[in-house]
Amino acid sequence: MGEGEPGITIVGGGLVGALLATLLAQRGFAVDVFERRPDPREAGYAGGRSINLALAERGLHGLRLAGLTEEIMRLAVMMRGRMVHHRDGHTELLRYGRDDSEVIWSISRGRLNIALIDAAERAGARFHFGRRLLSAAFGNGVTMQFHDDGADTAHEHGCAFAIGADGAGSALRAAMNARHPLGERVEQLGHGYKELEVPALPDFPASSLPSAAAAALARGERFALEPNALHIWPRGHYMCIALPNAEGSFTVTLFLPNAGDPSFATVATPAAARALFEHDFADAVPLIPELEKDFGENPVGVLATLYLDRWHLGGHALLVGDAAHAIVPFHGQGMNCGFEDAVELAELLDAHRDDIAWTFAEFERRRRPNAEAIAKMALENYVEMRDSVADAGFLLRRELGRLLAERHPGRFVPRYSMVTFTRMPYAQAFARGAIQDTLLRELTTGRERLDEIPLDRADALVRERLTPLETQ
Ligand code: E0Q
Repeated sequence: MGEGEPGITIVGGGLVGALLATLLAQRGFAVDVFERRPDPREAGYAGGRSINLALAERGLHGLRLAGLTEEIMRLAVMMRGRMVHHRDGHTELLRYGRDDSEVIWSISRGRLNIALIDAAERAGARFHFGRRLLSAAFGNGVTMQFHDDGADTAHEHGCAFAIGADGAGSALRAAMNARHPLGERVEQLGHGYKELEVPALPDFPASSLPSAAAAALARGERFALEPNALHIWPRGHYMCIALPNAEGSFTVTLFLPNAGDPSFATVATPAAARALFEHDFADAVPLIPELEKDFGENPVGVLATLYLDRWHLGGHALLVGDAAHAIVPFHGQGMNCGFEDAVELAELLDAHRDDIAWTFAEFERRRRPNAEAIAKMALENYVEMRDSVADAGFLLRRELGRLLAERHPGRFVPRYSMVTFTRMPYAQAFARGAIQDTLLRELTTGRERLDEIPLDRADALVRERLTPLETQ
């Protein structure tokens, strides 16, 4: 650490840790990042599995500030909407936004992380890979012990304060909690997930290529499904989704309850998984040639929401991203929200270098209501995804919502759009969403069709209850 130069230690070099390191290094801070995993540029990422993420406006903004949009967007696949796969095999595209200016982007987690680590290093941050946090003591500064996997030894690292960007299972959070309880509460969703793969067409085993896919391959196409969509197979209490990868493959995620039928308890073997798919996701079966192998080898992921009463320990340590507020993935906002954390914290630290305790408290004050709002909205979106596709009341409300959004642009904005295409605080999107939902329920109660709804009354209510949004 240079003389008089404020040094910042970040635990965790994942997406949020690496973006935060970039933004802080760009602002002149000396940044050290300790990461438990090996360097993904040497080791390959997470065993080579291609996990993808949905990048939306909030996340894009973080990448813009880091100067990374051009590099990242070259490898991003546009998703215009949800491609719903119905039981009878027919599909329907439900657009996310008004046009192609309102879309989301599927990107590879591994590639994004590598780009962020490179950017952070270019800005001057120092990464230390293969370093697992063993303990942290908070007193006069912070003293941390890391296990160094390369040397197979433990070593000490001292710093003025530490920032934990080490994910839902944060080791720094455990150490902070042991020193002073953070009021931690984990709410299990009771559902898990499993990842499977739809290969790129040229990678299909020749023997199992379905005829439509063979024709697409012959035309020189790489994608076995429509590339520019988030595919979804909603089935009541469970569902499948698939996001495109730039190379032409798709990562499929099966979401199932942990108990009941079907669940990860009853669908416990690769053979049972095939039977489930043949029964419920029949059109996807020919596209997943290694269904049994993927199901047998990939772990069941846990889905939970993490709530903390406190995110920081005075001016000693602060948690950001999933370490502070892990959420369920059904709005595709975990990374986007974590990137907003990184931007907010970098700007606060830049402006208030001299009072770290105040800065940490202020960060928590600004971000916690927003983290709580997106946690709730992400949970609500699971129910909407799985069940509401066929619900008549829901469909009428959605139809009326679309009409009011058209009639009142910038005033009646679908909640999904406020979350996904704007940077307004999540808590505000939640509050405006609640007003809009009440309004839609009032106007549709006892009615079955759009043409039964008094539009003059609807327009008056919109103007009365919703202020115009400030445009950014
Ligand atoms: C998005 C993009 C895992 C996951 C990620 C997502 C989304 C969904 C359903 C899921 C929400 C949506 N969504 O389509 O409404 O927008 O990221 Cl399951």
